[in-house]
Amino acid sequence: MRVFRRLTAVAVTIGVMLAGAGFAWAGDGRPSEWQMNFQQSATPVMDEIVKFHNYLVYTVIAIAGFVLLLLLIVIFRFNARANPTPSRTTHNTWLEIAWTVIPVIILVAIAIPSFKLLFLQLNTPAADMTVKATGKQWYWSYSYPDNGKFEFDSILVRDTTKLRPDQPRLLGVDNELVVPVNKTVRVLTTGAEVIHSFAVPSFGIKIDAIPGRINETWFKATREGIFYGQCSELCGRDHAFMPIAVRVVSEQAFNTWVEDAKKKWARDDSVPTNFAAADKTLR
Ligand SMILES: [Cu+2]
Repeated sequence: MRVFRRLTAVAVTIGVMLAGAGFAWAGDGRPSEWQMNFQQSATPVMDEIVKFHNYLVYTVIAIAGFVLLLLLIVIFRFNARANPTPSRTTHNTWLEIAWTVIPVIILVAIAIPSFKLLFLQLNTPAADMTVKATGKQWYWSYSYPDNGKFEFDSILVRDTTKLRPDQPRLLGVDNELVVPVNKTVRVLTTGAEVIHSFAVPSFGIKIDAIPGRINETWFKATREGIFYGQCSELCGRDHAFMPIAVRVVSEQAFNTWVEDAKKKWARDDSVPTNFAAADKTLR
């Protein structure tokens, strides 16, 4: 009993310490101190990921609990003192069928929702707009092929004195990726020189950005706010310093932003880039 009392005291102490340290169950759009769970979901895909994760946790707890129960029965009921003359039974057909079939059923019960989730992630629905994210060493460049000819770089704010009050250190960037709320956004990713990975935990997306290839994913942010992610492929020296910041705004605010962006980051595309022609003139 003394052991139990001590364990309870330890648990209470840890609880109090966590509460004092600003314990948060889940951060909103960014990591938080002592975070114990996913960041809060902001898209239907992430909602499903969270549900599937919880379902798996309950399944795992049930299995672990059952195995623990069996172990305890063996320890207490079948030790040498409690059971001096052990049974010599070696086979039991029904038991063997059960311990083959039940795990199969459990695996199927996990596989079906797992495949449903994969299809939800990989089948991009009809998109309202497209953004292209190019991973570079070591920052991201964004362009909006549906909204005009502009492209801009999104670079980490290294000087912590220049951070806005709402910007976390090592995640705040100078120019955020701005998207409208409740719109299906198709994300195209590519890499400029090495493989990067575009990942935003609250959106449930993580997709490699590979040189010479275009990868595709999608999200539909259901609330406004700023959601942070990081490059998730080891890409070189400053891999840890190329965060992704997505600002989700109302459609009206987005349209205003696009008008400004077109002026600010205008790109002259009147002459199409023709590498073959350029190559010839060089020779
Ligand atoms: Cu990278």
